[in-house]
Order: sequence, then structure tokens, then C-alpha cells
Amino acid sequence: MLPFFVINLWGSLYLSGFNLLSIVQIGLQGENKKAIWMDCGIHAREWISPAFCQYFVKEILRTYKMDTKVEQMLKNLDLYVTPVLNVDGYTYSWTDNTTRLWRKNRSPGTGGCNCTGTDLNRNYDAVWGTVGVSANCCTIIYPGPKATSEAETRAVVEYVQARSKDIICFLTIHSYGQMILFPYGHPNIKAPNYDELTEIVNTAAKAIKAVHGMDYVVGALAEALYPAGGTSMDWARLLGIPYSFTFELRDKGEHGFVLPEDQIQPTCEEAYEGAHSILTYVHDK
Ligand code: ING
Ligand code: ZN
Repeated sequence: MLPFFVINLWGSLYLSGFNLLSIVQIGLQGENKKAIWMDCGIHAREWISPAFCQYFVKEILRTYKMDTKVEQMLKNLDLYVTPVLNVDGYTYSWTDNTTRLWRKNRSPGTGGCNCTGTDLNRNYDAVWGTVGVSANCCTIIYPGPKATSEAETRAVVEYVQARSKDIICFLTIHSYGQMILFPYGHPNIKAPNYDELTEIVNTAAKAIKAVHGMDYVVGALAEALYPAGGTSMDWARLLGIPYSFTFELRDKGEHGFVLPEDQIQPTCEEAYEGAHSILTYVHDK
């Protein structure tokens, strides 16, 4: 069991009773603050994702004293960053070459099914178990025995729900594919602010391209990639968080999940500008 860390720029480091996730909270003292959620590492093998959360925190802390826009952002917004959401799976993917491509968490199979692991990005209570999943627990898209069955999911749900009036933006970071996606993953529902979301991701993709010339495809998940139910992005949007996005970081499949070391830094640099573009929009709105 891991402790829950809060790192506040104006306060001291302290621990609370939350016993699964490590969440970094960054902010400056301000009135009526809103908040941003970002999680990395929901899927074990997507190693560039936790690297990005680290970079994001480092970059915010490095720049806010010199960049008045970032400073202002931290006065109006708290950033909740979960650097590794699927801790057990992530650790397991570091074991050896045979486990490197593990995706799910490490929960033991239940009922008649004996395989390990639930796909945490199919486990949320948002058109759970409908599309893009398999009831066979040995597949990589097993959504779990029921919605919110997993401790990792429950931790996010409790934390975000308790702050749902404040959280205006939900970002979840994956790899690979070079995409910025928005709800819904379910093909039959369309976000009420679909056009606005389209504009936001187009602007973010331009910001990304300006850094190292990389192209990111944008769109609603069900259209741009594949339909999927039970995803955290859809759950957050259904909860009422107006700005909910999934990033798929580099690359486009040449190396896939095993992204070469020399691409870690540039990937983080461009994705930071993408995230920064979205946060700027949400903040200024
Ligand atoms: N891709 C995501 C997945 O969970 C995705 C795609 C994003 C689906 C958002 C649903 C919602 O399958 C990866 N690379 O995991
Ligand atoms: Zn993923």
C-alpha cells in the first residue's frame, strides 16, 4: 500500500489516509480555485506516459517563477498529477523481456476465469462492458467482473468525484499512436461540446507540431481510433467534466511501446506544449 502525497508549493509535504495512489498536487495560493486532473501509466507497458508526468511536473515547477502565465495558472488552478496509476502492472512490466508488454493491472482472475489482470481503461462506469471489450479475462481488453471492480479505478473515482465541482479538465496519458482524443469512446453518444473540443485539440496538435514537427491525429475516440466502453475519459465527461482528453504519445508504431531512449526527451517536450495549450484554453475560458 502506498501513501498519498500532497506536494503544495505553499505548504509542506504531508500524508493523508488515502492508501493506494500517489498524487502530486501543485498549486499556488488563490481564491475559488479550479483544478486539473492528469494521470499517467494506466497501462503498464506505455512507459513514455509516466515519464511524461514526471517531465510535466518538473517543467511546471521550473517555469512558474519566470513565466507569469504559468504562475497565474497555478494561482487559479490546482494540478492533480498521478504519475503512475497502474503501479502493480507498471512494476511487472519492468520484470523482464517476457513481461515488458503487459498492459493490465495484476488482479487475480475471478469466477471461472484464471488469468491475471483487468484493463483499467475499460473498468470505469461509463457504458461499461458494451464495446471494445472481451468477457474473456485472458484477453488484454478484459473490463473486469463489474464496473469499478478495481482498487485503482475506485481510487480515481473517489478522488475525482469528491472534487468534481472543481475539476474542469481531465487528461489521461497513453501511448502509442500520436493522437489527441476526446469523448466519446462509445459510438452512439456525442459530446455536447464536440465542436469546442475539436477546436481545442486542433490547437494543441499545432502546438505539438511546432516543437519537433510531429503530426498528431485528433478526433473523437470512437471515430479516430476505435470504439471502447468503460474508459476513464468517457467516465469523466459523463460526470460533467467538460474538458476530457486522452493523449497517445509517440510513436506511430515503428517501435510502439518500446520507444527508443533518445525519443523520451523530445516526446515529453512536444507533449508538454500540447498539454500546456489545453490548460491555457481551459484557464483563460
Ligand atoms: N489506447 C487506448 C486504449 O485504452 C483509448 C485508447 C483511449 C481507448 C481512450 C479508450 C479511451 O485502448 C491505448 N494505447 O491504450
Ligand atoms: Zn493505453
